[in-house]
Amino acid sequence: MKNTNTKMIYEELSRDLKNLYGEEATLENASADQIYSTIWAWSLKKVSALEKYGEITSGRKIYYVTIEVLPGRLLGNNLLNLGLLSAINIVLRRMRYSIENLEEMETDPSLGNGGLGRLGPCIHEGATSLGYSMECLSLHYHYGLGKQVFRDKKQTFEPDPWDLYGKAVNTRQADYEVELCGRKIRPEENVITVTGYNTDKTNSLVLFDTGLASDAVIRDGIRMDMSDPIPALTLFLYPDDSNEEGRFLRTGQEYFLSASSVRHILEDVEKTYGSIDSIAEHAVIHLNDTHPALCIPEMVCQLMDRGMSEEKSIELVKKLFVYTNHTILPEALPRVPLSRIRAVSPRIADMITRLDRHVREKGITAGPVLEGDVVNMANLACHFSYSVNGVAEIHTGILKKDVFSDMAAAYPDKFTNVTNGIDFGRWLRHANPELAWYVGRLTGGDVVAKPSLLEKLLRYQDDTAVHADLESIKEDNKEALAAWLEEEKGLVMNPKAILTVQAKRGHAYKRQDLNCLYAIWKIQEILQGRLPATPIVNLIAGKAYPTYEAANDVFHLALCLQELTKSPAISPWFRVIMPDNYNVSMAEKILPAADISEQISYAGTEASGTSNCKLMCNGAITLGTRDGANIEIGDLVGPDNIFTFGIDAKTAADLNRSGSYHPYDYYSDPEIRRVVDFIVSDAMRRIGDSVILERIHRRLTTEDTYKCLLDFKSYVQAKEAAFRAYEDKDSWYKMSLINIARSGFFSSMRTARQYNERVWHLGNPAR
Ligand code: 26Q
Repeated sequence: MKNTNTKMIYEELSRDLKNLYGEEATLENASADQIYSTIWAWSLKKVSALEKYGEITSGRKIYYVTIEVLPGRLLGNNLLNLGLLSAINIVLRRMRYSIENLEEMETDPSLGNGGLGRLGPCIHEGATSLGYSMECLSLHYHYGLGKQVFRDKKQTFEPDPWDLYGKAVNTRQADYEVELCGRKIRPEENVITVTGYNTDKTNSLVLFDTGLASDAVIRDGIRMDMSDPIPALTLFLYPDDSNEEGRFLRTGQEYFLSASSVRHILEDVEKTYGSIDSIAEHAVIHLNDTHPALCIPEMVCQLMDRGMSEEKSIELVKKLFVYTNHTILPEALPRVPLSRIRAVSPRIADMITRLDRHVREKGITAGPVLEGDVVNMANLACHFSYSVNGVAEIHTGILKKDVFSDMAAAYPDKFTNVTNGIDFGRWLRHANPELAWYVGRLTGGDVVAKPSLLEKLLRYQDDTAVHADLESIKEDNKEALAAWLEEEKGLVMNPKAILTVQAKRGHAYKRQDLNCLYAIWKIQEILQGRLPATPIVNLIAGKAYPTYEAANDVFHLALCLQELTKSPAISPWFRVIMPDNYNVSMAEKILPAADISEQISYAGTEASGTSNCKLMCNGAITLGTRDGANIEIGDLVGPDNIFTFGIDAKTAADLNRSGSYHPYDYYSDPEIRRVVDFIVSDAMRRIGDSVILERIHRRLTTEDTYKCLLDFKSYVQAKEAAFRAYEDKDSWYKMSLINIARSGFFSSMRTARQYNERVWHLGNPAR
């Protein structure tokens, strides 16, 4: 399969180019567009020539159902997986192009928002590389979550089409129909081939569409007329659910995904094995959080339609499903009125009632499916899945001891942990080729195929020449990021500055506001003449749900601070930077350049985090609370190689329970008051919207749900300690090296392997 012969590649591309653009076209005189299209089509040809896993007829296949999916750009990743990336770069350089420039022409589909959406593709990649048969099933949103645009320092969204990507999509009409809102719909299946590292096997990402979406229902931005859910169904991810029409549309989307997935899976099994009799030996259906939980009642109905008794169908379902929980926040553990589900599908509503009765008749009082007339989706998922897992040790512990404690008592063997992982091909090798090449040289092996090799770096932890090399790689990445930010976003970043990064969804528990409070503290320090030894760039990026006021307000604050820190009195020493529309491809530029990884959630709230793992393998040092996978990072690198601050999860839980936290007690502290009051100072009012600034001030001083004021001083101390530590480059890059060396644990191949051992039990995977 591998053909790294550059001469041959050159000839193939020349021929393809002529086929596309006529005999006169040559690689030397072609436009960037033409070269890009030619390489894109050529890479897809190579991908489709590979063998399909679907043909494997032994072992189980994983069907991973998810409302969000963030696959990122395909071209570079596929070329890397096929072993063609270096060769194509050599060919391109002859024509004064580089793959990095060409990749910028590919759209990056915004079919997800954050960790939940990116995790699927990372695990998919890991599983494919290991030879597991896995299909990822999601929806074909025409305009994704939306493109984030800042106007007047406020977050707005525009439709985010990803047509170019269409060239990689194979569209087929399903053989089955699904019924929702009284309409029969024949779904479209849009299939994208997924490659694995160093393997000629492939898997698929299937995106269902109604084929009935209509742009005519779009009003301004991403607002829609949702009175009829069908034309709106596959336009946007997470449509506005602040009114009943929107909530109905979301349930419609979830049911469409669930019904299409179940029908697709049954058809796949039937086609491959001739019947569905032994489906549990051939399939495992992985629910990525609760959004696709309606798969459960749908599967029971479908099995009954095929002649199975209700009791047998339910028992079979319990052998098919697994559920991964990604959040413990009550507002993200959905409770859906049965009447809403009934309006989407009366049959599914009836089946939920029967499933609820089934649980009660078994004498299980834990976690009712129906709480009055409301469906508890997480309980539905727990009862009818044979495995439930959290995504980091602490998170699984909280699920077992707290969120699902009654369930864990009722089903002691059901709960397990599988700590998240990331795809080292994309997040190390492709995002940071210089570092990947360097650590490859030092470890003498392929660290993407075998991330545990990174441990060999530990031998060099006291080697000052290695420290200097790591520093120079980091500098190169910062230069590249600074150039990109200036050109694409008009933002000035000093590449010589220390770069601290908080890149994630905007959410109160993630505490972007705590980061802003530090920024204010630092600004005040600078204005009083206490200057940092090295300039600091404090980068914040991410999208917040459009109607989530608190998160939008904090983004406004960050954007005001970005404006304020442009002032010549501050900018030489400190800058807040907030680029808009953070997505996978932007992450690939930012994370390799970061020195510090900000993981500052309120302890006990961040299920795992995955940017913490991506930053770690790129040599950033974690500045974090004892939360999510930060704890596992700390265990791997030891306390000297991480900056930990703040209360721990137990103290946080005790405080939540006792209700004894009053932010005003902390606000009375003059230092804290000076920082918090700055939010509503004249300087800030001149830049920002006073109403919003006052709202933030009020929230912090009267509610402060995630206790920023409590952790503030400890955060400032830890952040300052990190900046001081940066001044000793040898010890800093020793820390950085230890982080890279220990990051192999977070490979998504390890995650996929553990899912297999603990959850999927695939039987006979290829490797
Ligand atoms: C639920 C109900 C109603 C409306 C919306 C939702 C909803 C929407 C999005 C619930 C959850 C999400 C997204 C969750 C998410 O991204 N979780 C992240 O998952 C990562 C992968 O496991 C973890 O690393 C992160 O810690 C976690 O925040």
